[in-house]
Amino acid sequence: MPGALLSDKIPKELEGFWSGNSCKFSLEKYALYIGKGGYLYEGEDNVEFNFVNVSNKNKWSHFNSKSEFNSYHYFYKLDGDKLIERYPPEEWDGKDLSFLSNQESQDTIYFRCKDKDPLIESKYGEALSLLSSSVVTNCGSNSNTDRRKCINEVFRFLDVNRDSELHSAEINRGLRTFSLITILMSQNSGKNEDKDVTFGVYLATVPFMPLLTQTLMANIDYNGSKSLSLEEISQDRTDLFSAILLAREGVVNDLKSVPRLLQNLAPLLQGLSGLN
Ligand SMILES: [Ca+2]
Ligand SMILES: [Ca+2]
Repeated sequence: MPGALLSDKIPKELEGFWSGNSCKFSLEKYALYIGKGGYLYEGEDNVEFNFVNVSNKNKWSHFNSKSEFNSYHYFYKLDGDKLIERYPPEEWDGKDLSFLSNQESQDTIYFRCKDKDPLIESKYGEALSLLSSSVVTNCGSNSNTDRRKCINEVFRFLDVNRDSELHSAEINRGLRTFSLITILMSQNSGKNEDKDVTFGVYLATVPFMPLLTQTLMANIDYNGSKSLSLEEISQDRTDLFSAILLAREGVVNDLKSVPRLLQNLAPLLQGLSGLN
């Protein structure tokens, strides 16, 4: 693409919490959190969460995300303390950038907010903290990803109190995070789901997390410390999977969305256990 400067990082100055002038979601009804490697948007009816590829096009940052069913394109540019968001026209060919110079009327304007909105934070806090960590940028899907760096970042993200051991509460939080993200992303399947339904599915999985954690712990805590070290997690892939399957059979069988969640968790845990 001529003149396109490819990069894989979201520009630092776009990171943060954006909304309408008052920065109150209850008034504005829309809010956007841009983090490292992805974003979360909540509008009146929908919530959208995506990991994105970013490239620079004519001084706009092009956020691009492709899923099995959908592709997302957003263009962002700063205007002082405001953020301009522009979409390409319907049926965009992916090349013609003329809309960047003549489509002002359809822009969405965001104001920079000092703090995250408490309502958004209380619902999606875990997803936001993942986006502000370096997990996404260190665990990209390209084959050049440094596996050990990724695993260390995931462990760092999970290890909230930084004692190099994962305790139950930390594992619960980790599972909640991945559950939330999996559910948010699985709704990007084309059929527009109501955001309250999506959030409801997530809430329904939360009570199962401690049981899942217990099962994981019972199978992997080899030295009986009631916590998991990086070494224990990476020791025995088979045990880890049998633990997950056991948890799935025994605990979450009747919840429609949870097996899918666990299927998606498996590659992640496989990553964790594939240290050799
Ligand atoms: Ca810890
Ligand atoms: Ca242990």
